[in-house]
Amino acid sequence: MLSKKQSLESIKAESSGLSGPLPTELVNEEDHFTEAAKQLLKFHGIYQQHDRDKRGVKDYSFMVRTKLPGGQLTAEQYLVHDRLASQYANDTLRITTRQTFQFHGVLKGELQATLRELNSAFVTSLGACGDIVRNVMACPAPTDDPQRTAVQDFALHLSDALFPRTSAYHQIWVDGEQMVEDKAVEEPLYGKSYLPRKFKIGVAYPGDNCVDVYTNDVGLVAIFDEDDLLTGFNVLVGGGMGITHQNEETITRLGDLVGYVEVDQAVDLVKAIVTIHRDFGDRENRKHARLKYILHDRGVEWFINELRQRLAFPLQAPREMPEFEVEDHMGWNAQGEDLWYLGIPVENGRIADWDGYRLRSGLRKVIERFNLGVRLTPQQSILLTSITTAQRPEVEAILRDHGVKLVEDFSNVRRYSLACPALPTCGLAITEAERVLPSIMTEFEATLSELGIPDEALSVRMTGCPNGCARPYVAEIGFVGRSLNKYTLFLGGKANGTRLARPFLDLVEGDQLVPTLRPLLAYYRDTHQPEESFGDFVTRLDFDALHQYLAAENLLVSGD
Ligand code: SRM
Ligand code: SF4
Repeated sequence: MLSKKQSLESIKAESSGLSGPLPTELVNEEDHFTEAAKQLLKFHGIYQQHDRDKRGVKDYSFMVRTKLPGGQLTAEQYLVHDRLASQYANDTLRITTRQTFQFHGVLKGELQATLRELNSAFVTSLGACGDIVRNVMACPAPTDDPQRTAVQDFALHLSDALFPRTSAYHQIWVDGEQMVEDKAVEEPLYGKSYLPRKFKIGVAYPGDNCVDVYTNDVGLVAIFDEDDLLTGFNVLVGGGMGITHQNEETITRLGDLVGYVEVDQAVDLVKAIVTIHRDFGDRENRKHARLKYILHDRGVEWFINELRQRLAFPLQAPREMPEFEVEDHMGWNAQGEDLWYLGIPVENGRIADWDGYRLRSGLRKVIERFNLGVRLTPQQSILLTSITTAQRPEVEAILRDHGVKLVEDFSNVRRYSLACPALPTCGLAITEAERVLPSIMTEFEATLSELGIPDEALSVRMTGCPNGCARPYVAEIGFVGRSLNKYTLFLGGKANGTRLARPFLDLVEGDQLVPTLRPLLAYYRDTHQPEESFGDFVTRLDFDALHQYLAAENLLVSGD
């Protein structure tokens, strides 16, 4: 733990642009870093972890997260990730819920080579973690429509504009220098101490909330005029998921719609919001340091006034926008004339080879053979882009030869499910998530079939702790790790990401999650209104009424 004197704020401030003890500790004999260095490593996209399956020993290794704005990669960049996964990591690649890749199991002595090789393919991990603007999300669907492409290009441009200026990353990992010079540490946006906490941005198309735009610190929703020209963005502020069990001061929150800005004002707008977080965020209490608490504590009106004072242009009234749906972009989709993209579901984002299901090898082969572009989705899945009509059958045949499951092989409930990595890598995990969700999905599929509703498209998300990395609080059904093999069951999020779920039952045993839901699903099947989703149904009926129904029928399986 850090002593008071060594608070994270002072480590950041004294780090000479995020360098601190890193250059010297990187080359010492230890297999891990000290606490101060460990904190700075996060800004470089690196987490010190240990294998939590191994009790009694700390078997150190590192998670490395690359920064991929909008989830976009070239074939070459994908293939470098794929190669490094075998060379230095645990033979898997993990697509994250923010459209990036993670490597797990990298040893300290191989960090530099990993980052250097990524850098040679123009991929960075700087700012993938830490108190800084994280990977900028954007709808990944490729298109030949220049207006739509303009939105994705804007997200990349925004990401560049918010990129940290420090040269420490390059000096430490790429040049391999042991002393980091002080001269280039001017950070006009972030300042010496960077932000009080992480800062997340998502850019959405109107009507398609695939980026879960309301859960971001800043969400931008593109607005088009009647000629389909991108004119600007509606601005959402103050979303965030992470809470702490039994700490009512911590909250989940959806962003508030605060206004509209023109396209050429949007970068300055986001910078101004970042500076409000920088200047007013809580630097004493990290559990209260996200932007959402500024809005919660001071109010939206206060925030808008403060923002207006920092803008050289007016914050206009929000424009009308269509109701959101969520498009996961799976299957074959037109990308333009004679071009297609193929969305392949990746269960919980884990790209690996298993017996008879060689996803990693199959992807490598088609990407290499046809030089395909790659996009990662916020649902932890992958899009292979720019496939010609003539190439389609061969692409599909190669994937099939490797046993790769395409979207038609997935039930809806599995297709829309998400889980965070949790055990054994995540140091904060209380329970399992990624490793158990596939078998929970099998149980779910059997239950839905028995109930005669096998195609029900439910959104189920599971996390190993309440930090909310798979955004369970906007799912219709959320399983949130609570204590050893026990979960809090959240219900009632809206499938389009515009309503929060609420806790329904606490301390449900892992093997009782589906049995607990079964009577509710049967009740839903029998009594829901036309077109009513499960999330809307449980919200309309109110939780007390549902608890009474389950108790009266003696169907309350678990929890308290
Ligand atoms: Fe997360 C911390 C994994 C998206 C909220 N998250 C972590 C760490 C780094 C654990 C740690 O601090 O020691 C996890 C690494 C586990 C591992 O072994 O790989 C981790 N978070 C992930 C990923 C990989 C989950 C996934 O299933 O893909 C996602 C990486 C995204 C990326 O590419 O940048 C990931 N994390 C999220 C999201 C969802 C989002 O951003 O859309 C959230 C909720 C939104 C939000 O930020 O409010 C999220 N992660 C957290 C929090 C709680 C933050 C808070 O404000 O309370 C933590 C803990 C912390 O920061 O102290 C955390
Ligand atoms: Fe770890 Fe918790 Fe995030 Fe899961 S939700 S990855 S357990 S921090």
